[in-house]
Amino acid sequence: MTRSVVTIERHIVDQERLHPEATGAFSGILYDMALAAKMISREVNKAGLVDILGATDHQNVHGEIVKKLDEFADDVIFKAFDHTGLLCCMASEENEEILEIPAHFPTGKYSLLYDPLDGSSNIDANISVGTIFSVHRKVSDHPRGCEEDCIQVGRKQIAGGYVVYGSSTMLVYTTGNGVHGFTLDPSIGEFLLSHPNIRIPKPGKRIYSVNEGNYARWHEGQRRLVDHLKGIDSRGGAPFSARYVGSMVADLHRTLLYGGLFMYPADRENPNGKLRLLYEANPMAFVVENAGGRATDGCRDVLDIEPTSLHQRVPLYIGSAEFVDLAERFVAEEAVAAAG
Ligand code: P6P
Repeated sequence: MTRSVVTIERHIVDQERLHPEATGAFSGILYDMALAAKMISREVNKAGLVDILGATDHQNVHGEIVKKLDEFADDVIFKAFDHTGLLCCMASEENEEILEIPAHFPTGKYSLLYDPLDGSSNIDANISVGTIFSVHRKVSDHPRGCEEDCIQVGRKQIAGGYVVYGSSTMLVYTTGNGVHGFTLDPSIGEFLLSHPNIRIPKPGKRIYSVNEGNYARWHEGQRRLVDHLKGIDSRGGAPFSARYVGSMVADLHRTLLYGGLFMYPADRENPNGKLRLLYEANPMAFVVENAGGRATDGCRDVLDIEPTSLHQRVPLYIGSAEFVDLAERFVAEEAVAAAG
C-alpha cells in the first residue's frame, strides 16, 4: 500500500486545524519558505550549467544579471516575504544589520532569521548545500520591527527548519509538534510529505562528524573526546565511523536520519567556534531536540543560551542524545581540569 500523497500545503492546513486559534499567518510563512526553496533549488540544481546556458558577462540568456548563488538565495527569500504582511523584520547571514520590511508594505507579528545558502562554497564541487531558517514572534513595542525581535533565546522559537539541496531537495521543519520532512517532486513542483514525524534513531549510528584538521587547535578535552571516538584511547569501546561533508545542512540531515554526533567545537583561535547561534545552531537544535536528540555548546543546551548579538557564534555538539551526553562529559572534564 503506497502512502497517501500529502503536499506541504495540505500538511500545513491539517496542522493549522490542530490549533483553532491559529490565524493562518504562521502557515503562510511555511508556505512562502517552501516557495522560496523551490526557486533556490531550481538555480542550485543548474549551477554547473551557468557557463553552458550562456551566462555571459554576468547576464544569463534572459538578460538577467547572474548573481552569486548565495546572494541570489538571499534575495529570493527576502522578496518571497517582504510584501506578505507576515513579518515585522528579517535577519540574514548575508547582511550585517536586520532587514526591515519596506515602508510601503505592511508588517506582521513574526520575525524570520535565515542563512540563505549555507555551505555555498561547496557548490562548484556539486556538494549538497542548504537554507536554514528560524521563526520567532515579534516581542518589541517597535512600530514595525527591530533587532530585539530577532535576538531571542532559541527556546522561544515557534518554528525552525532547513532545506537541503542534494540528490533531492528536502524541506524539514518543526513547530515543536514533531519533525516533518518533505521531498520536492520537480516534475509537479510540489513538496510531498516523505518523512512524517522524524525521530533520530536510538541507538544512533556510531558516526562522528568534525573537521579534524583543527585537532592541533582544540582544547585537551576535545582531543580526548575524538581520540575516544576513534578507539585510540585507553577507555575502550568500539570505534565510530567518521563522516564530514563540510556543509552543515548535509552533515546535520545525515545525523538526523541516521543518528550520530556532529561537532563544531571551540578552539584556541575561535573561542566560540564557527557556526552562528541564531540562524544555524538554534533552528537545527530545535529540529534535533524535537526528533529526540540533543544540542549543546559543550555545557549548556543551545536553546537556553541568551543571545547578545545577531551574528554571534557558538560551539556546537548536536545529534543522538547519548553521544551528546558523552561529548559533554569529556568537555566538562576539560573544564574541571582547567579550573584546577
Ligand atoms: P570548516 C560552511 O562554510 C559552514 O558554514 C558549515 O556549513 C559547515 O559545517 C562549516 O562551515 C565547515 O567549516 O571549517 O570545517 O570548513
